[in-house]
Amino acid sequence: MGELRPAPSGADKIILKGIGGFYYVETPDGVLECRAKGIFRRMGVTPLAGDLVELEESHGDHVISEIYRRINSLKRPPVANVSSLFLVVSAADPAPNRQVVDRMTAVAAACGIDPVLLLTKTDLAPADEFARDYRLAGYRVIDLGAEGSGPVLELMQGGISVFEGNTGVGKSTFINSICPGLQLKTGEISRKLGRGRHTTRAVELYPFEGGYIADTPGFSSLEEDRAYSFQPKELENCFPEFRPYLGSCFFSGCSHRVEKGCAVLEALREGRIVPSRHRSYCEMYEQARQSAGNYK
Ligand SMILES: Nc1nc2c(ncn2[C@@H]2O[C@H](COP(=O)(O)OP(=O)(O)OP(=O)(O)O)[C@@H](O)[C@H]2O)c(=O)[nH]1
Ligand SMILES: [Mg+2]
Ligand SMILES: [Zn+2]
Repeated sequence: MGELRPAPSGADKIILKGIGGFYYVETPDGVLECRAKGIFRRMGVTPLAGDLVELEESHGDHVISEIYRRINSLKRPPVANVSSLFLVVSAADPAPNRQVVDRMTAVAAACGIDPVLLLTKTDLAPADEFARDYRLAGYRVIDLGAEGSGPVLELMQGGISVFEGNTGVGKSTFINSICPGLQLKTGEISRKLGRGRHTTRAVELYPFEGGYIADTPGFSSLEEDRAYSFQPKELENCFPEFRPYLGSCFFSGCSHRVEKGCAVLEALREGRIVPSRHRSYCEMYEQARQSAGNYK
């Protein structure tokens, strides 16, 4: 990927949404529909919602002529310059899938983002065990039912706040509750199929209290699997609860799965690491090893 220049402090044009090769850019003169210059494709850069850009006029049309360097970016949902990432998990309908959650938290870590877990639908089922386990792993977990939106609003504080999670967990419902003017579409999940209808169609940023909120379309676990390919060795850094033990294993190249003298496995035995988290790590490690063609 080509080098992008860092954004100057006065950068004031931001992509709110991209759809079918058109980008909707918020500028001091309003939102403009733009295409992107061909150079970005040749550089391997896809413009993303959240990108700070410059525009040029060409034959009366607006085109994106520059994309500034990103602070971070996610592939799925496709969004750049994320300042708060909220992973939305519902206590029921759909029930939490820990493997999916563990993948989302690990992908966030690999992208340099500390995610916050938001629990919805705790009126339908308790999620105390889930909340306890993820707090033990070091994440901030907010139970929206019990705590309300206050703690989320406090964390948002301007910048780009992204809401991510399976389809039907209640992302759009929550965003509507803090920003009723938006009237985002929400939908019942299909009980027959047990999966949602993807009520939200594209990532879109909405101006909110000096920053932006990104509603994102939910995903199925299969799609999420393709969002990011891990290197086996980077995974240990994507599980924050492993960090205190890294460097203390007997073998320097320890994979923390079966080795003797592994400090992570010892923490697991002593209950300081949640078994399902360690299982997810092992599964992701095995997957990463196979796709890297590295059968060590
Ligand atoms: N009981 C209960 N239902 C909720 C809650 N939050 C959302 N729902 C319902 O869950 C369904 C799905 O909500 P949405 O907000 O559309 O979910 P979404 O995450 O935006 O889904 P996609 O846009 O498909 O990714 C709707 O019928 C909501 O009314 C909650 O806290 N409790
Ligand atoms: Mg939605
Ligand atoms: Zn180890």
